[in-house]
Amino acid sequence: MISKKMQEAINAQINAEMWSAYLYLAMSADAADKGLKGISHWFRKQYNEEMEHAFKFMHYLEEQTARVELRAIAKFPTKWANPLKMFEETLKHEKTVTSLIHNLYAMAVAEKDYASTIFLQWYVTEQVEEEANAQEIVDALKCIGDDKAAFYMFDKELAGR
Ligand code: OFO
Repeated sequence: MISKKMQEAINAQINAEMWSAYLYLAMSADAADKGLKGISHWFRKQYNEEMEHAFKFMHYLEEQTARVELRAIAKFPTKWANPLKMFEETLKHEKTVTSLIHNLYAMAVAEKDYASTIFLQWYVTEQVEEEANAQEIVDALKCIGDDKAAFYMFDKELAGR
């Protein structure tokens, strides 16, 4: 059994995960439109991951016999000037999500909700990986700069995700 406050906070997080998913799906579509097959594929995979994050929270609420409430997704851009801008926004977005997860964790600790504390540890670890992945790509793209051949190879590499 979890508190009403925790139920509400997890429902908000389900919405945030789906918001992330939709944002990455928009990036995937924009990349496909620009002929960037590897980047489009990378973001499609990221979309799937975010939906898994949402489903995991939904399953947790269901197990705790708490109610899942789906809400409208917040607006976000659908076009980016270049791949670097996309991944910079991804990194910024993941930092925001990390702070949301940390807030949830702090709430679980304050409520002495041990089950939620343990459950949320997976997300705390996952966010470290999410930020590291985005940071790695931002660094790579900055390094590539205007080198078209290097960018071509990099896009191919992302296709292998
Ligand atoms: Fe769900 O980790 Fe990204 O947002």
